[in-house]
Amino acid sequence: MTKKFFLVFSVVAILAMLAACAPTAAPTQQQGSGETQAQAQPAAAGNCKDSPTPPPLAKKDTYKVGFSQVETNNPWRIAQTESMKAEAAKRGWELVYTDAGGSEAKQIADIESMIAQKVDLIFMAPRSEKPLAEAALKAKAACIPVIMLDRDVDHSIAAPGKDYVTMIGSDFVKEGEMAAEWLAKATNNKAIIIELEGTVGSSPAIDRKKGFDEAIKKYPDMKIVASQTGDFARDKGRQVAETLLQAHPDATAIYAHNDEMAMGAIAALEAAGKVPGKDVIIVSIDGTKDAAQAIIDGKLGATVECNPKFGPKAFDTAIAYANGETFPAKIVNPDRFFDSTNAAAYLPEAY
Ligand code: GYE
Repeated sequence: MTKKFFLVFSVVAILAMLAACAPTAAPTQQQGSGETQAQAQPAAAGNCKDSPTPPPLAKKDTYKVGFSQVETNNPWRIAQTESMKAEAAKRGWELVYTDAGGSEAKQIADIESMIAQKVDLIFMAPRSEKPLAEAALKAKAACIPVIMLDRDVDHSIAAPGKDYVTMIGSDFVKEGEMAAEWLAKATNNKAIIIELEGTVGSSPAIDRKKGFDEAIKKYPDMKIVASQTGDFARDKGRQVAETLLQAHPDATAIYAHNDEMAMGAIAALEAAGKVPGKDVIIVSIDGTKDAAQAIIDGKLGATVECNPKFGPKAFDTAIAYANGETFPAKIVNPDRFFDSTNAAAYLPEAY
């Protein structure tokens, strides 16, 4: 009897407990279905952060857009900024322009300020691949679409087509290959090379090295004996070239990741009593006016073009995005090549 009573009591007690739990169980289920709905249309609900696509851009007659420039210490950057400003003026768009002065921390702050100013879209020329990928995620979380210009970010942190719209820029690997192939011809496949690398962790520095390294593998007598960053700057390029030339007086070639560092290398060679273009052959990338002149003067061997005039394409891409177009991960700018055969013809249009 006691056992039976205990059993009945236990069943009643369990049922009572279940009943008490029921009200909490119900809202949990509702919450669950709410989450599913939010995932289906995250951007519309204002949850851009977790969206599988970049934030949308509304169709408007005019926009307020940001352009986050990395630095303005070289002609390439100045030409790019001019092109962006001219295009904004032509279309009557408001341009919030910032210059990070070569500082990652400043560039991140610049982007945060653009977010606070509620720009419609950000054009970003990211200094390096990792820290600026985080800044792109912040813009996404604030529902502001980003288009990368001339440099990319690390895709494992922020991905094109998901976290930002696309990247517009040159094929840096190909630029490195073209520089290597020209140098192979000019030196009869035999060279002791000093490499002046671009900004550490930036996509053009990474890929220009990769393309060049791959291409010279075919030539066993072409060897890089020293490789160091000159931060894409003329003065730094000169200092680094001076040091590396002292350590490797037998160097016969210099590969510079941009023309400004090549100009620095020319100065370093002349200061060391060597004849650039004869004692040491130089090849670089960009196509600046100084580089074209140096080719004409016989001091620089060749330069692979990297076009800085982004304005028209950048703004066209923003409009196409507002119109619902989708893009590849990268929109590739076509580049030309300048050496002694065409530098003079190119000079009048060089920047
Ligand atoms: O070659 C260099 C500039 O990111 C492609 O950066 C760009 C490079 C360009 O400062 O001169």
